[in-house]
Amino acid sequence: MAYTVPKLKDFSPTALDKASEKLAAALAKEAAEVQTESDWKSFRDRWMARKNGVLTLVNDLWLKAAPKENKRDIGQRVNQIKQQVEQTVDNRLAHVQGAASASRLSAERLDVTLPGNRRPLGAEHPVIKTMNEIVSVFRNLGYSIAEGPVIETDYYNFEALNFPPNHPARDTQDTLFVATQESKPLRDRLLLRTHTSPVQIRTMEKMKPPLRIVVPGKVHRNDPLDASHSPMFHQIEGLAVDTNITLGDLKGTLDHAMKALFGSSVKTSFRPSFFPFTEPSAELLVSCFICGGSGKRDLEPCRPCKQTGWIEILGCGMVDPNVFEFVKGNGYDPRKISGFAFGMGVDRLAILKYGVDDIQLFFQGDVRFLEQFV
Ligand code: 2U9
Repeated sequence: MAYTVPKLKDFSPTALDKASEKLAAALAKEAAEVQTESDWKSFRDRWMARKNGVLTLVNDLWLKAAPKENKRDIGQRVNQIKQQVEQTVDNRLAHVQGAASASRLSAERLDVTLPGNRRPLGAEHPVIKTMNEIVSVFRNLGYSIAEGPVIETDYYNFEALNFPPNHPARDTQDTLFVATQESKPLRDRLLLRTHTSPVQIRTMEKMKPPLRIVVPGKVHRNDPLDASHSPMFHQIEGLAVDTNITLGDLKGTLDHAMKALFGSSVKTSFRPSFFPFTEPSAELLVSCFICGGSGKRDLEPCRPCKQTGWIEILGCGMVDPNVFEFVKGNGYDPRKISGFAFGMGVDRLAILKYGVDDIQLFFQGDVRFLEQFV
């Protein structure tokens, strides 16, 4: 039964003691039942509401109803009761709020034994990795790195590299042209560079000889895509210009670079070729680093070298004097200086190095493929 404030007939100290004890016991019992803030609000209102709260009733039924001679004593007791009620109501609020924050804290507690969130580690793309390895071999030989625009003019991509307008050599590099350039003079028309060679011209315009640079970068050709062709691919070209640079320097440098890249036991071989910007020109072959040059792997024909024991790695040659004519004004007089140049397709080398059977895999962004190179 819920506690109700009794009317007093007897205002003696003993009777008041008894009534106060009952009230205090009810207060303690009800306080103990308060568990939530909403319980607490009802509790507070039941005991302290101006209208019909227990304290108001105590005031009305005990103090106001008391005979004059008891008023002083009862007034003191009612004050004590009031303090007791206020104190208990306050304490209970603190208790309820404390319990709520303790339960919140225990819910939010960090469990350091739980496994962490694993973030997958990124890695260098195999093409970029191959590119960095090649660049680093030439950096160790004292070469600098040069870069330039992917969107080029006809002049830097073709004309200054000894591809005159309408020359058939242009047909060997199917070019992607920027649209609506026809109103410009041919030399200013924009295209996607088909090789990184324009960067060598731009560098020679800015820097006097001697010069040793490697030029890594993206190039584009209008090739239909298949397992070994992509309209976008990567090249590294190199250029060394000085007084008295000879074909011997070209052969020695590239032989060293191939041994650094493919292992000290590989052999190199040069075979005549043609490029508009070099004369003489050559292809460089490396003895097959898969079958060791035998052409056979476990009695099966070796695929990467097509059983020849040799793999074609790059093109190279002595810079054609006609090319130097375009930058003669900056100290590149072909009667005083000479140079060698080379160029290689990085994607093709990455395919050979990692035994990948389709160039498209490099550019599809499939994490399952790329993860293998972490
Ligand atoms: C200047 C003078 C000479 C760069 C060279 C090659 C030979 C070559 C190809 C290899 C495979 C391109 O990616 S590929 O298709 N390149 O064979 N490149 S000599 O010669 C230069 C460049 C710039 C001023």
